[in-house]
Amino acid sequence: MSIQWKEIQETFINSLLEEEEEEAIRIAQDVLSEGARPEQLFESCVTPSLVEIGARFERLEIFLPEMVAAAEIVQAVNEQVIQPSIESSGGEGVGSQGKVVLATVEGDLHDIGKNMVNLMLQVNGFEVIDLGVNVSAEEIVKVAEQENADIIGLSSLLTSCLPYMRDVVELLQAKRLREQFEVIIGGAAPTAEFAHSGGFDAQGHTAAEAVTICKSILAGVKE
Ligand code: B1M
Repeated sequence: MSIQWKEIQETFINSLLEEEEEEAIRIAQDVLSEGARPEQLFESCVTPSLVEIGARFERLEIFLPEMVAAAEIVQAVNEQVIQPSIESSGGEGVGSQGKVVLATVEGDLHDIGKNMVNLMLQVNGFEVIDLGVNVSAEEIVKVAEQENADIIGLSSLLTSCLPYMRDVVELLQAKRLREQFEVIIGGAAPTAEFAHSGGFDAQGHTAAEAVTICKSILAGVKE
């Protein structure tokens, strides 16, 4: 059975912009009952729908209150449909893989993608210390050191906040701690060029990719 993602996205976007939370939840539940995996629903419907809403915001076709409402409905869909379904799919014992300190960097309040990275890491056996949004480089490095983390994960969706990602690496270097942590970045803002030139260890484009990267980093570390 093939799922018509384009059509589903269209109805999902309408439900977000018309602020019909129950309809958005129903669409998500229907997609799962048609056999889609929850990660697939997130990556093939929720994420592209939000990207389209962002594009309409940029073209001034919609305004901030509509983007806020859409984000709130997506949080409800995540909490009520996607997260429970991912959690019930089981996974490995929490903390068995390693410890990740995760944050959206200073100045940035976007957390939908970062929260999905957190969930996927946990389901895959990582212990995650999620510091939330708008977190300074000082706080991130302090907690990573205190917790003796293996990996620092940074998310940013605002290009204006990219320098704060780089601050984390520079602070680690200044404190002679750079070798102690792997630093991986993600979110819509960093380009491949930024990831390459900024001194980071890896860039993840999706939550699933973040898990793959963290697993391979720790496999390398433990070898
Ligand atoms: Co904002 N916003 N927003 N916003 N917002 C963007 C990012 C924007 C691209 C929209 C646009 O204009 N096209 C634009 C940024 C432009 C730029 O910097 N180039 C923008 C803007 C301008 C703003 C404000 C400045 C608007 C204003 O106030 N005038 C303001 C900034 C507030 C602030 O942060 N200081 C703002 C506010 C908001 C809301 C509060 C309304 C809301 C956020 C609610 C929330 O997060 N709780 C919001 C939203 C919803 C968006 C869009 C529409 C959707 C973001 C999202 O959740 N995407 C966004 C449009 C877009 O992204 N194109 C936009 C879905 C999410 C799953 O994707 O987070 O990228 P993402 O995560 C992905 C991957 O990137 C990856 O995994 C996920 C998928 O599996 N990933 C990682 C993420 N982190 C990772 C970390 C990893 C690895 C992978 O390793 C550690």
